[in-house]
Amino acid sequence: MTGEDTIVLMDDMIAWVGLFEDLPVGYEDAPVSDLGGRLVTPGLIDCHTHLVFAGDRAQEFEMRLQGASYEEVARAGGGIISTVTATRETSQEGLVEAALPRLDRLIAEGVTTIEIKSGYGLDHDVEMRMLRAARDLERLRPIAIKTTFLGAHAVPPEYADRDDAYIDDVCIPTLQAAHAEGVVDAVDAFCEGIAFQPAQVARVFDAAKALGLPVKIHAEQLSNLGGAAMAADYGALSADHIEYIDLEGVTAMAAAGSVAVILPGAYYTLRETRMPPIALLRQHGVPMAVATDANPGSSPMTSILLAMNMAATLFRMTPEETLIGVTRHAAQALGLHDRGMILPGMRADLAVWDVQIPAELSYRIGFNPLYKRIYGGQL
Ligand code: DI6
Ligand code: FE
Repeated sequence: MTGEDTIVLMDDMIAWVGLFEDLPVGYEDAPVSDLGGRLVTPGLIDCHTHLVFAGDRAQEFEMRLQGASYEEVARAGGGIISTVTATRETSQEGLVEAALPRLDRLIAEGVTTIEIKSGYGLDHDVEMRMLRAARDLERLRPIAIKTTFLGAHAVPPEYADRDDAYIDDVCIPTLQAAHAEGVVDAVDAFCEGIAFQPAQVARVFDAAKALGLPVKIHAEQLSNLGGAAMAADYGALSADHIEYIDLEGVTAMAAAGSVAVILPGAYYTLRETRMPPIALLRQHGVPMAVATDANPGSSPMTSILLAMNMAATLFRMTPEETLIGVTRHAAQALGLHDRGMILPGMRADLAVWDVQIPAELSYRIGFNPLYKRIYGGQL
């Protein structure tokens, strides 16, 4: 064991990293676990999911196979609103029960931190219910959960053509209530023709700022409304999707230090043809994360390894970029500084893989090489 890479864990932290022969005095009696030269990465972080919801959208999938677009389905009252209807009819326990199998798939792939958004309630009670259900999951499984308020996801039917009133009378007061209850870590909004305009999102972000909550945005997914640049003005943690972002958006993100969250599952599911401008993001030094966007409509995917594979195959991200995208940059997209890297002082969240090189994590399709998962120092 002389020249072997060694990680020393103390309780729930990484205490030391180096070669076994350089192990500092004091650690020699610690129990040793030989990982047989396997690749160890930080525990994976899925920094963009809509994991809590009821029902499914298999029928909408069939409609889209017959030629309907995502926007057409949404404008016909399907899409996000059909999940809102199902979610409103489901109890907090029911939402937890529905989310657990999806969460377990991600845990089985070495995910140790996950972000979960609200946004299928679109009223006070059900938005709160979704956030509480997401927090419940953390008590039921060994995983860290960060909750994001996405009240500005769609206009609910009872506010049809009154989207400004929805923002002011429902969305912002519900955000304030969720913050008062301590069930929200960040604030997101869907800035799009079928959702909200930048000026409406800005009102939500002003409310977030007043509460001291960080913001992020679903932007430039189907068109370019300048949402990413607008969010950058608020120091956004991230702008997500961004297939249609332009140079101005990219430079604004670079200046603000916003992470670009790349979501190939939605691109694939919607048969999008416009790719996020990976080379431009790289050129401007915008950190790129990769996430599942797990949701019942545009990305019914609960595999972070598949998201990595798609980011590489569809967008030509390098295997190193996809791995950093689900670890270091994913942590940054959540504003977390205590995870995502294997360094002393970081949380002892690790994934041990039956592979030799990082490229093997992105290259396979539908194969899970996880050997061991360590969460907070516990196997
Ligand atoms: N963009 C997405 O990819 C998800 N939300 C959003 O604003 C999709 C949500 C859904 O179709 O249910
Ligand atoms: Fe999303």
